[in-house]
Parts: sequence; C-alpha cells; structure tokens
Amino acid sequence: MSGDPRTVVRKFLARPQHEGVGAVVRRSIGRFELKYFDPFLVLDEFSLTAPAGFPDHPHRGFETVTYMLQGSVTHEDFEGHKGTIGVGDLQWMTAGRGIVHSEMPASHGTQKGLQLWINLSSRHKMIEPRYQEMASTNIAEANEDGVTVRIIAGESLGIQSPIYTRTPTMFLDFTLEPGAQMQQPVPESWNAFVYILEGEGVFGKSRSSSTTAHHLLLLGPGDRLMAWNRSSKMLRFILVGGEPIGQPVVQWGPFVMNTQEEIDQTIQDFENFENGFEKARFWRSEATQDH
Ligand code: FJE
Ligand code: FE
Repeated sequence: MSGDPRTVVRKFLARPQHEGVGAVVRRSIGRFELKYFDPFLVLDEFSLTAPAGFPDHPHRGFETVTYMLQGSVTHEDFEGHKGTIGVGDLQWMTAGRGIVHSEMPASHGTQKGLQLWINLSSRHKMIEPRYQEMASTNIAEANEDGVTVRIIAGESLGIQSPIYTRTPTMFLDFTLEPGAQMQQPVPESWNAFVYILEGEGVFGKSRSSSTTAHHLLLLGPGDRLMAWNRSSKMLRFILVGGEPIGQPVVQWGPFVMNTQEEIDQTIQDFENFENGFEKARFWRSEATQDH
C-alpha cells in the first residue's frame, strides 16, 4: 500500500448517561464535545434492563444501525414490522421519511448493544423506510493469524457484506487474540473511527500507548488502520468508516434534516400524521400498551 496509515487524532471516553426510559448509554458521537462526525450522528453503547427501554418514538432523515452484544431487543414499528434481535444480530434501518417504533428488552437480565446513527444526504432524507436484517449466523466472519473480523458492512479479507449502505459505510467487528495485529484498508476520503468494546489495544502507530474499552478513537487521514494487541487478553473493537456528506445538519432529537424549515415541517408532519407519519395516528406498540 502506498499511502500512510491512519493515526489517532482524538480520543474520548464514553461515560454512562441516561436516555430513553431508564436506559443507560455510553454516548461517544452525538455528545456535546462531538456533535457530528460526518456522516455519523450518534454512537451509543446501550444497556437495557427491563422495564427500561425506548418506547414509541419517531425517526426521520437518517439510518439507525443496531448491533447486539448481549441479550436481545424487540422492536416493532407502526407498519407492523416486528422482530427480536439477539447476540450478534444486526438491524440496519433506513428511517428515511419516517419510522415510529419501540425498542425494548426481550428478556431478563441486561441487554447490551451498539446503536449507530448514519446521516442521509438531502436527496435521500425523504426516501421510503427500509429494513435490512441479518441474523448472527449469516454475518460473514473471516479469520487470519489470530484476527477474527465480522463483516457487518463493507469489505474485509476479500469478503463483501450484502448490506446496502445508502451513505457509503464500512462497519467491521474485530477480535484480536493476545499478540495479534491487524491491518485494514479504509478509503482515503472517508471519516473513520474505532470504538473499543473489550480489552486494550494499540492503534495507529506501533509506538503509541494503549487504549482501553469504551473509548472512541477518531482517525486522521490515511488509507488504512493498523492495530496491535500487546496485552494478555482478547481485544475487541469496531472499525467504522463513512463517506462524508458535507451538508448542513439541523437536528431536533430524532429528526435530522438540513434546515430549520425542514425541521419545523417534520414536527408538523409528525403532529398532523402526514408525509410518512400517517400510520402513527392510531398506532401504539404492544410493548407500551396497557395489559
Ligand atoms: C433516544 C431519540 C431516540 N440511543 N440506543 C431520542 F431515538 C432515542 C433512542 C435511542 C436508542 C435506542 C436503542 Cl435500541 C439503542 C439508542 C438512542 O431510541 F434515546 C432519545 N433520547
Ligand atoms: Fe429508535
């Protein structure tokens, strides 16, 4: 490879905070100090223990990617789309012009996962909603020299994920055994980050100091990432990259548009059950109905 490897330019520790109803999230992207990392709006490592959850709420203008780490979450939306995603399963939801749904724990104990919000460009914000779901058993996994990679989106070790990314995105889940090292190409023009799930690792430059779990690492320019596990425990992290959109972002909670006028219109659409929110008028999720 001809270019330079990417180095770590900023580092954030994601501390737990409260979100939804009784839920706890470690938010890295989307917090005050890092409102937006184009095209990424939010990265939450969430933790749900019943009755905590995310009851009926809307989305417009972006995609949500939910990837489970422990336990399971049941989702249901206002079109009748419903399901449960368990450990290692993926839901890639393109909210587009509008989704109203609930996301609630499906079992006892603590459910953990990642939720990433990916922005859509102005010409895609009002597209029809779409789901892409992949059970853990269908997610391709490649193995090489102590490195295991699960290919959620994009390509690694010659394997391409079938997930269609409306905003070009890569999402890879790496596990490195003690002593292992990895190298992964990342398109030069993309923004990319690492989020550490477990263990500790050295990222970017071989001589840099190691970083532990729940840290977000923003990567600088370059054409690939290199990482090393010099510890005696497993290292697990995600590497995510995306093509920057380069458009203004105006966000109001779960609505993400380009202008304040579009946000005002969205709030009006939601209140009046119009322009994609028609089915919200008489819908309540089973999870939040009185039993
Ligand atoms: C939320 C709007 C939302 N992080 N991690 C406003 F859409 C949400 C929300 C979530 C969420 C859901 C899951 Cl399953 C996992 C998440 C935010 O639903 F919390 C606020 N405050
Ligand atoms: Fe949601």
